[in-house]
Amino acid sequence: MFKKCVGCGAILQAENENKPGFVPMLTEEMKICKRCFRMMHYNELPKIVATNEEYEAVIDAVVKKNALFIYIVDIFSFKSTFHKMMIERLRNKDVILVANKIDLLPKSTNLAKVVQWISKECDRFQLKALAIGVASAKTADFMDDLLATIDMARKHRDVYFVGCANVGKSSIINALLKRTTTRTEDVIATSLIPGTTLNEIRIPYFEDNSMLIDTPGLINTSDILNQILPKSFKSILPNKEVKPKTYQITDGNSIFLGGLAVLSFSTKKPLSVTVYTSNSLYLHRTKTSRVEELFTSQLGGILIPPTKEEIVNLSYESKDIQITGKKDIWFSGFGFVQVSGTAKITIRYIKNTEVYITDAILG
Ligand SMILES: Nc1nc2c(ncn2[C@@H]2O[C@H](COP(=O)(O)OP(=O)(O)OP(=O)(O)O)[C@@H](O)[C@H]2O)c(=O)[nH]1
Ligand SMILES: [Mg+2]
Repeated sequence: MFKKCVGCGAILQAENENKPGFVPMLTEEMKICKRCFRMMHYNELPKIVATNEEYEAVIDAVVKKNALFIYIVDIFSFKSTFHKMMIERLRNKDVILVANKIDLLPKSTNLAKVVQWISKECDRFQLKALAIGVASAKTADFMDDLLATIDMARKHRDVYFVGCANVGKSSIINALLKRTTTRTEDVIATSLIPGTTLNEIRIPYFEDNSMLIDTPGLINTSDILNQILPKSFKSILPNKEVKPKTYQITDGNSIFLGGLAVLSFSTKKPLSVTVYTSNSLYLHRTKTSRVEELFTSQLGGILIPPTKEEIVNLSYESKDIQITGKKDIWFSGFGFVQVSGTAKITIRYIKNTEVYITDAILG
């Protein structure tokens, strides 16, 4: 019987260092591959060792199971992790939808309204969830609620944690294990690089021998993380409560979100614009007439990320959108901008990433 790495689920092997599950020597005691060991003990960022096709094959097999599925999305990247390909796979299954990383939202957020908003998105995309909740693996908030909901819906079946890469599936399982055992350290490897978990990780958890099962995340190819280098991830991915920044915008104003995107506003009346991105992303408000000059002279300079090294492989595209009322403009993987009022907005953003418009998630 092949032995699996407890950190990432890959089958342990001693043949090829560049393939998943590598250990220098295959012995009885070996429980964890070299990649996970270095991730968990030296905080090293993992190497990407599997292809999208390999992840998808595991996910395809997983969704065929007669089980309860906990579909985890990242509240801060809602629109890119509430993903068409995941939704299609989970339609007509027993699903509990959990929006993780709520610690990133401002403390004043009305979470009941957030759940209502998510519920509308589920209706819009015809995903019938048995329950919808929020959670934070980081602060362990709402873990008891999650466990209680799982208990109600499980009906003696295994419980699979599924979703896009990086939403915190493994982190939530680690948090659940800490809740019900004396364990204080993580069991499963987690990291800010998408694609950390490589295969199913089965953990006996329930009295009837049913399991909690972690799975690899679906890699979202239109996510910003596919366009920039891992060393820039920390300035894009927030790791603590986001402090929103509000601007009163008049006609002919623009806002740069680092060098990742720029929004240029045409409006008859002043607009209120609030940016929810990582606190370390540099925001710059300017006149639209200066945008071209700044793009040419400051991209990779004050307007980072992307860094000069990353710009070489990037191109940008633009689109015009019309906004009335209170809307959010979501950028794949790095946050959202709430706009209140009526305006035409020209958005320049990195090619092959996505921009989505929704009703505002936060009041
Ligand atoms: N702020 C915050 N960060 C979180 C939370 N949960 C997970 N993270 C971080 O999100 C990143 C991804 O977490 P993982 O648990 O590895 O995510 P995953 O869904 O298992 O990812 P894959 O295995 O790649 O599919 C890590 O940097 C975690 O520390 C949370 O509740 N709040
Ligand atoms: Mg994982």
